[in-house]
Amino acid sequence: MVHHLITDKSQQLKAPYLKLYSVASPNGVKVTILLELLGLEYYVQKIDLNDKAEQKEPWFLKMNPNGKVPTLETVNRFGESTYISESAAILFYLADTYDLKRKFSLGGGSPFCYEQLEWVFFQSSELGPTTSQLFQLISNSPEKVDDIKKYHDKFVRLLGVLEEKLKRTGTGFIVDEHLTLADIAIFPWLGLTTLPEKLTFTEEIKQFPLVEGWIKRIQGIEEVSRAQNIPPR
Ligand SMILES: N[C@@H](CCC(=O)N[C@@H](CS)C(=O)NCC(=O)O)C(=O)O
Repeated sequence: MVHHLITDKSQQLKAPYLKLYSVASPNGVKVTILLELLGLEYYVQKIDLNDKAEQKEPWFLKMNPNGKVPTLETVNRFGESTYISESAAILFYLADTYDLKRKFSLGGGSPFCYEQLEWVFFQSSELGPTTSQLFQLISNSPEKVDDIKKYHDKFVRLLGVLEEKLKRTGTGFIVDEHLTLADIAIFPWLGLTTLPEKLTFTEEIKQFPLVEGWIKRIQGIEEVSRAQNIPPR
């Protein structure tokens, strides 16, 4: 709920605290959606991925050897830090630590716990990489029409898979009867209103009415719309 944007990187913060190193990309927004829904207080440091490539600097690689955002730093009351990266892993960490009433996630006690895991993996290993390739090609190599078609076809197929899953669940959510980590992980790849027009695929999504309705439902959540601009673009 309360996030503090770090502008002075040498600022001393009072432990304990949470600090997110991120940008407002789909992988980053997955995490800010959950932080906002949980109403947690946290710091955010925007990472310059382009000009400075801060994610590849030694201080960043110490936190995440893979050199990618988002990374979450948890500082305990003794000032000791632990780091976690991979947006999906951060979601599970936050849910297991702070969503104890399981309002936005499913725990081991739920019969749908592994279904939630399945659909978070669907995002991490299928929808995310496919959509990310498609975004990169359209933005940076518009002349590669064959590659764009290949990834576009894959993307549309995955929309069909999601449509079928929403039909089978029948509740308006991907798993179970309420928002879970599956919805939070998948939504930013399809429903960010901050993306440039050419990356929104509105016409494709219209072919899948359950997906379209699900996107609109999640876009209507106040915390979700706030999360899309943390840190500001
Ligand atoms: N599998 C990772 C992917 C993270 C990722 O690709 N992050 C992008 C921004 S969305 C990044 O840091 N790109 C800069 C780079 O690869 O150097 C996750 O889910 O967190």
